[in-house]
Amino acid sequence: MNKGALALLVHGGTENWSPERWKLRFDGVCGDRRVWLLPNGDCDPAEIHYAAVWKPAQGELAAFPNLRVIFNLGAGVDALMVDTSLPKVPLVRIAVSDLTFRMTEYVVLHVLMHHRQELYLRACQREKRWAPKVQWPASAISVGIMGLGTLGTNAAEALRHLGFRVSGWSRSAKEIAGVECFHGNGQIDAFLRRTDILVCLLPLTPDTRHILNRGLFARLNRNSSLGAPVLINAGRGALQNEADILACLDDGTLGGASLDVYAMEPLPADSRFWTHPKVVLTPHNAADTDADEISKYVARQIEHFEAGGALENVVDPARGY
Ligand code: NDP
Ligand code: OXD
Repeated sequence: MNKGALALLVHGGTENWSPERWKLRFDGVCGDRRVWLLPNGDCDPAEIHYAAVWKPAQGELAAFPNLRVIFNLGAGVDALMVDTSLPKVPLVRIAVSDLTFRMTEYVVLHVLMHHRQELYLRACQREKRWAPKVQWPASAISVGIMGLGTLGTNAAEALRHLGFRVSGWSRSAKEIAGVECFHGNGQIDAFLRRTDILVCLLPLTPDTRHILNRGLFARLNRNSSLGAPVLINAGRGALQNEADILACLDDGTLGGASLDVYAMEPLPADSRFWTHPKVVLTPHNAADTDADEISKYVARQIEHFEAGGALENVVDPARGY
């Protein structure tokens, strides 16, 4: 049987994510299926049944009349959701343990960094100053995670094992052992009120855009050992109002921030985030996933789908994630 061809449309990403490397990987895992790295003048659009994409241009996917499934090469599909011409076929996102565990590493690292006063201690080291401060136990700190999906749930469980008090907030009700779960707009105040370190692992949708703003920061707990609440955002840059974050760091509404994502990426050289003493910044690599794992995941799903099986991790277009 002539297997439907796979088109690769990959824009941006690190060196490891170069389009040519993706082509080599997919050639390696797709057996006798044709894999096209686009744009390629020889490719007949009608031959394409599957597309594996990262930040394709708007309208690019509408060119394939026989498309059956779109695979997004990352977890967040916000860049695709804004494409009004996106073909109405299943859109599958990445949810693999490699990505999940790397995100948990990032969250644990940054929660511990603030909890263990690392910014203060590194400043002391630079100044050759021996000035220990009181250190409190993990159980004194409440970490609140916005987004209790694949990533948020795993991070919550890891933090709970370290002894933090952990709560989470999602759209629908959840039950996670040892984690206090809140949901919906009706419970967000109760969630924020008990949160000392706020971790954002939400997807970007019309409902969540700019959710991280002054109004929300002002409702976080101000009575913890940390002195002032801390923000950690590894979801998407457009979840945050960046002017509000800077103003809240300056006036003490926030005591610190770890940011992995920004409204504009790469972060412009003149952004105050680069030099702000209360900001720990990373270049959108909180969970830089193993690309070999991703290509195997896509190839496996295509085989399964062609054998009549169900696709995994299909995005709900109505929810936008
Ligand atoms: P999931 O879809 O598994 O989880 C999303 C969670 O957010 C769910 O718990 C969902 O609630 C909740 N949620 C969505 N909308 C709302 C809302 N309006 N109010 C309250 N809760 C809401 O996604 P993942 O955990 O896999 O990934 C989350 C995001 O992380 C991605 O969309 C992406 O933007 C980002 N990401 C960033 C990376 C990085 O390197 N910085 C790497 C990978 C992902 P419910 O459970 O009720 O549906
Ligand atoms: C993703 C990301 O969504 O890398 O997977 O941000």
